[in-house]
Amino acid sequence: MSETVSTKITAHADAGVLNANEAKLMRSLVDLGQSHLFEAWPAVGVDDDKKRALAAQLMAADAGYPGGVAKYVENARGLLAASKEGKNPFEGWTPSVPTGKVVEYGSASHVILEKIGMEEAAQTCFVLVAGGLGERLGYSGIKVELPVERATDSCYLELYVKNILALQERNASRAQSGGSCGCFGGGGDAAAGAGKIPLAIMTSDDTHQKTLDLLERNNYFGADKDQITLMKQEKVPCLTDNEAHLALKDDDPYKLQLKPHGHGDVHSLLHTSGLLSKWMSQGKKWVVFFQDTNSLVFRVIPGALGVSKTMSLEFNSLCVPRKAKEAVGAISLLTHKDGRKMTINVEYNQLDPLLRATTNPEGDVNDSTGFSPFPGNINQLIVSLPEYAKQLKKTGGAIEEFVNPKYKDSTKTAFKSPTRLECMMQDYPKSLSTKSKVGFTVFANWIGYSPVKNSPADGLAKFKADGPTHTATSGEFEFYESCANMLRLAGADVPAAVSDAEYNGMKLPNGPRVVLGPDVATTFTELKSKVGSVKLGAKSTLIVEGSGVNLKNVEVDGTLIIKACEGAKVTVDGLKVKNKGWTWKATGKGLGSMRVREVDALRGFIVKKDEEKEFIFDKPGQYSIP
Ligand code: UGB
Repeated sequence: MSETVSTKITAHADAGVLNANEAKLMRSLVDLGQSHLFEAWPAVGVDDDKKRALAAQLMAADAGYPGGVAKYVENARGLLAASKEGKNPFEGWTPSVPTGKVVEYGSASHVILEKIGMEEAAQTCFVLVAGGLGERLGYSGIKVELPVERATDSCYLELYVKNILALQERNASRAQSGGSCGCFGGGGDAAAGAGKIPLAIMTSDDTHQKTLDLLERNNYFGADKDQITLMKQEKVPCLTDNEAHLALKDDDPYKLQLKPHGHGDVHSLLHTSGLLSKWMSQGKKWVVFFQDTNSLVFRVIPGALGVSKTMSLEFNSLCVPRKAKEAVGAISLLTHKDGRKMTINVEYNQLDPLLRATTNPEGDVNDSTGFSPFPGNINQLIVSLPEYAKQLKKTGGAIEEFVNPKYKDSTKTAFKSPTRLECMMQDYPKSLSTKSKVGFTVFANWIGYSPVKNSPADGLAKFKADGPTHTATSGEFEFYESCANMLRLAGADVPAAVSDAEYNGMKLPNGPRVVLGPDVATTFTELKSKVGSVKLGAKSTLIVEGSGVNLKNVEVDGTLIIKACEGAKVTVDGLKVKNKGWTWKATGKGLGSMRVREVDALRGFIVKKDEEKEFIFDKPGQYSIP
């Protein structure tokens, strides 16, 4: 150990600036070649508070990483050396297109899978990864507070919580009517969790407080407070060079530079927070992971749970058909030279070089179907809890990491800016044995995947390149269209979407604006039982909320809103609505000097609400319209 630095640490410990644990950690860091962190420290008495703050940062980084900072530095050195040598992380592996379960929404087999999945829902726990700041979107707030659509202004988190509550309510009704699996019972923790479907949310320093505030402000969107657990991921230290020297901030030598470690942290957090053990003791069986902005996620969960159950899958990735070069990972069957095989996500930036180096000199391209032959991973993952909890006891939730330094030149000796290790939650199966049952389930894009990730400018570039835009604009129209298509499949007469209007420079398909609230139906069968003769005009808006609404016979040319509380049974039979309705008006056109709010600018429109017919039922009872 460097003598002077060691003496400095001892002097600060003796003077009470550092406690024994902090001094111990610092000495171990000096042994690891990190003495530069403390070398410039002035004598005791100068900047002591700042030194304490650095010590606290190091302690947090140490506690937040499985194996501590020493392990982080060791891993980083190995990965940086491999990166410098240009080692291919897939060395020895050849990709091919895997076989998985393809499910057509609304088909007879889907209906069966949903029935099985709904039996499993009560034993399911949900995990939302929401630690990302969404820099690509360029929104100043957290992504889960963005409205999914402007007709109701429901935000993503509200939609997710209400979907979970809808599943919970269906299971409670089934339990009451004696049709349940009986999984609510049991003593101790089992009784404490009785009937509730838990949600854990992974936050980060960037999103934690705002997520908590959003929940508090909205009374947890109707969930019980103890049903939602926030777990904060810590950032990891940045590295300045191939020796993995930890980076200090340029403008503050007492502060580490930190960056997010990626969504893979969710596994170790579930383990260390004790949540997995708690869920096990409550008799839960499945954990469903999902991301911050996909308004359609819950539409496909019952069917996918049915696939997990019937195929006894330990790990089930939900997928959609993928366009070549789309920023969506590709599920691939990798076969090693030595014969090993694994079905795993190959991240979108790695697929093209891997294909070029192995099976296809053209890389990541579409086939004759107009899609990549590899299914797209939408990072909605369903794991079987007992096997998962057992595996995490072994691994602590550590996930294979990667590093992506941007080098200054071809000598690969210096970085343009400090880098860090990262990990991804979908890499969990890499830690499993080849005997583990890993599979995937493919649904169509319209029912399963509609992320909001890109700024209007980036979206426009993707639109011009003929790819999915993944913008707030597409997110809103895809949500309406998904609901509209569900109605069509249930027998309703709903005109097709057309690309007749331009928003933020993009002409995207948009049809009748249909919002079916989470409580309307949790399965296709349930929806079908509530939709009779329904006819919508091309520019109409229909908003339905409440599990008791039955649309027997209704025609809408304009805007119709029906909201029914829990216990209100509303039969709509023979209703004809004709009014001026609502229009989605492009911003920048005819809005004069009106200031465009950030959420509107992201979409490129505002909703002009001229006229609507609204029915609100806020007391339980039997009602008829008209
Ligand atoms: N997230 C965290 O919670 N913590 C972090 O440190 C980082 C992110 P992005 P990405 O389905 O569309 C993923 O940035 O990483 C959360 C898959 O890797 O939106 O580019 C964050 O809040 C890819 O295979 O996505 O790509 C968000 O909820 C593909 O499936 C989530 O992690 C793609 O998503 C994802 O973060 C997709």
